[in-house]
Amino acid sequence: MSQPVITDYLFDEAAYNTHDGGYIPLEAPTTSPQPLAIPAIATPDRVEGQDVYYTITAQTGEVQLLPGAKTKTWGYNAPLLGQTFVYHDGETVHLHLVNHLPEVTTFHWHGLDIPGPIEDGGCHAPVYPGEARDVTFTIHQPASTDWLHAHPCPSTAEQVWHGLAAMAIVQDDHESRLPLPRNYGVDDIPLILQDRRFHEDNQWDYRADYDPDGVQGPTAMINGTINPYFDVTTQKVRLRILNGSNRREWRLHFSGDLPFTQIAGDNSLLPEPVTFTHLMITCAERQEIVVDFGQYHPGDRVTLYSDDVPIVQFRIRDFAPDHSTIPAHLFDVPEYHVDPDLPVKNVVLSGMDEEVMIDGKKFDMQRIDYEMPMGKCQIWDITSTNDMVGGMIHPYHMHGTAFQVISRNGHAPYPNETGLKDTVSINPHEHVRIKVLFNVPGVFMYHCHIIEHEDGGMMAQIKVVDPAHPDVQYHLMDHHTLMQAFAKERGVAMKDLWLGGMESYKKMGMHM
Ligand SMILES: [Cu+2]
Repeated sequence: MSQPVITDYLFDEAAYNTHDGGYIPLEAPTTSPQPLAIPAIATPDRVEGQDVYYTITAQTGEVQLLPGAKTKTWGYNAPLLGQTFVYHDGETVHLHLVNHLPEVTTFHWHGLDIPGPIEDGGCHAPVYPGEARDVTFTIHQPASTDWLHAHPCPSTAEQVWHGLAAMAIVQDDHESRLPLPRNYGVDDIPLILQDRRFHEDNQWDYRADYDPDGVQGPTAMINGTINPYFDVTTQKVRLRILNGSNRREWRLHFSGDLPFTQIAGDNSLLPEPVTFTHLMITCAERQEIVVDFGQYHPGDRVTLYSDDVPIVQFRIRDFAPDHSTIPAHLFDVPEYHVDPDLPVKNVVLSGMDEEVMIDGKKFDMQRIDYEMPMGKCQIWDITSTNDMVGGMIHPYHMHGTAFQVISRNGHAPYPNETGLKDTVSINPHEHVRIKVLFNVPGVFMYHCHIIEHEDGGMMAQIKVVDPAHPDVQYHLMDHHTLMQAFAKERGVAMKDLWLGGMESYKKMGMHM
């Protein structure tokens, strides 16, 4: 049974970021090709049965990204981005989180279904410079590609721009039995898509590049490599694509319109693989694809593009023929039964630039916007009041849960949204319905993942209540305390402190 090949990007073309006033197109690289950096897999400090212990240090560094001066960067156990963390379903992870940066940060696990707000690592779990925090959580979720990034409000965007973003891979027994490429660094490759602007002496200058609708740069940076190539030594290569950009949408296709097969979305395999020639990935989403290079010969080159700009070159080497086929069925999506006592919950994304809000409000770290019982499923209806003219696509993300997309404006979701997701992009004037079910308790954020939008207040928070422990109280931080820490660490008075997100509150006359 041959599957149809999808040849368009699915989203509303009129709302692509290319239509933004502030859109910065990618430029083809002019520096010499470099081998694609493959982040090392983090090794645990120790393993005791199902308990694994890691130390993760947020640190500063310097990397030779371009000829000339090294670029000052930040990363996790690495100068830029980070090591890749591989967790297994059922394992209990003990983390010693260390901050060697000059300013406060947090360690957020995007895509892990773990309690909040401390384990989740959002803005309520600060780690101050020179200090550390220990967290423990158990992995109970299907195999997926997730990530670790900083989340100190309202400076998440600037810290991710500095480099605080790393991949996390969850493995489970089901996925490991499937005939899929799984040899990390050989045929199972992370692909973290980001863009930067290089200023004088090859440095990044977040403030100079600031745009309240999301910071972009003209230079593609893939796994922290400028103009990368990858040597293909197996017929099939699995790419774990993560959009780690602050704002950029990537519209991906290969030279010759080579078809490829998507096998997984954010939080799980897809129930059935989907074949594409063109695939768009919006901020914070993950897409795992398998590319079959069987028609090429040693010496051939295959290029991955975003729009018309080459971003990775695949150099074909010798490889053995691979006759394996991707199974027609990959994953049984768990059945979520909507609780009849829970009405549809509406979420309205509104505004552009500094005016962005959720449900007519900007984010307040001390305010609980919604409460929901753990273990019960509710339909959420997410909409955007942006219109097609000058509006944009907002990638809507929820911490602490994996949801199921059930409809777009009453129609079936896109064919690659049929697995579990934590980020779904909303076209202008669209209603996207999702089934939300939390398996862990706590306070969690939900927000637009254009990171400048979340810093600018397009974010809210939910308290998920465990019926067995309904009276748990959570200590919630506040913007003012974090901003005071930033001011002290930067050696400036509060009145002189600049953090991107502050501008959005100020311009709207709102207190933080
Ligand atoms: Cu947004």
